Amino acid sequence: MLSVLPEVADALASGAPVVALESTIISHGLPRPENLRVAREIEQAVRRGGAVPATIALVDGHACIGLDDAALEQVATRDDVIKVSTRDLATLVARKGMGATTVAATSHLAALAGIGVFATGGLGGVHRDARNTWDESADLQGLATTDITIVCAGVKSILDVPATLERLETLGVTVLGYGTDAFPGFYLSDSGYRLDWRVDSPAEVAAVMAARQEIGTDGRGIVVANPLPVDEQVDPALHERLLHDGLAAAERAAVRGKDVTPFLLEFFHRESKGVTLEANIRIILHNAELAARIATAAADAEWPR
Ligand code: PSU
Ligand code: MN
Repeated sequence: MLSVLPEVADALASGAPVVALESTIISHGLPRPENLRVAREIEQAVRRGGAVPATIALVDGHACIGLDDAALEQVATRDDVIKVSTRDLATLVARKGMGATTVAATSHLAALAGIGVFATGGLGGVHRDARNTWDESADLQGLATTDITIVCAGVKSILDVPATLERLETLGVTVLGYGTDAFPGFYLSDSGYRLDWRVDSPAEVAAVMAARQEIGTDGRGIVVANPLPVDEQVDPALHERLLHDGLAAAERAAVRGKDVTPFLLEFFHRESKGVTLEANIRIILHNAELAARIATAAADAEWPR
């Protein structure tokens, strides 16, 4: 059923730390040809942090937990790679298609494979006009129902951030600020919204993961919100302008549903002449390394060496 890369299977069998990585970011979130280079760099960042990377995707209908370099290249370059959320998994497996998994779909497959820690850039959430469109990412439902710890830089800045935080609360999802009391704003270090809980080390996150098991709130996600350092964030004035213009452009082009995020990311990258792209890459690399350190701390807590 699952095609687990031998290196990942060995790590899981021996209790060594593993970090899941999503593939939508590679196929739909980053432009070619940088996307393949960055996909490899993300895996390197996980290794630097002391864990084994497992990039997750559907390759010819196989649910792959860990991709070898040839598979990674296919996901990054083939035109028939579809953005796959949880609801699309079964259909694409049945049709033996190529799929890049979102946070929701990646979390599902990671948990199925026994991987507890996952690194990404920004979560999906409640869209700004959700009151009319009902557009809320399946990432939230995934977090509500999956035993996973996700390191991210908050949610995508195109979203309604306070509404997303409210939904995370309703769904019983733990949100921890990493080294901060503020919820990060993806390209910005601070979204302007406060968090109730702050942690300052991978061991503290591992302690929350272990306590979650003990108290029986496992089966739900933990979000570790890791901000970009202030000197690495996108200039807030530029960000404000991009957001304003991008949302207007999406409206004019009548972009809907799952196409909204790829459209806006592409708009930002183009209009900022790569400034947001560079920030996006920094975000993912920081998160991959932190996730590896958290997976290591969690493995040490479970199998004291
Ligand atoms: N954030 C990014 N780039 C991305 C995504 C999020 O900066 O490509 C992707 C993730 O895979 C996330 C998905 O799970 O967008 C959410 O899409 P939607 O809003 O359609 O559920
Ligand atoms: Mn959506």
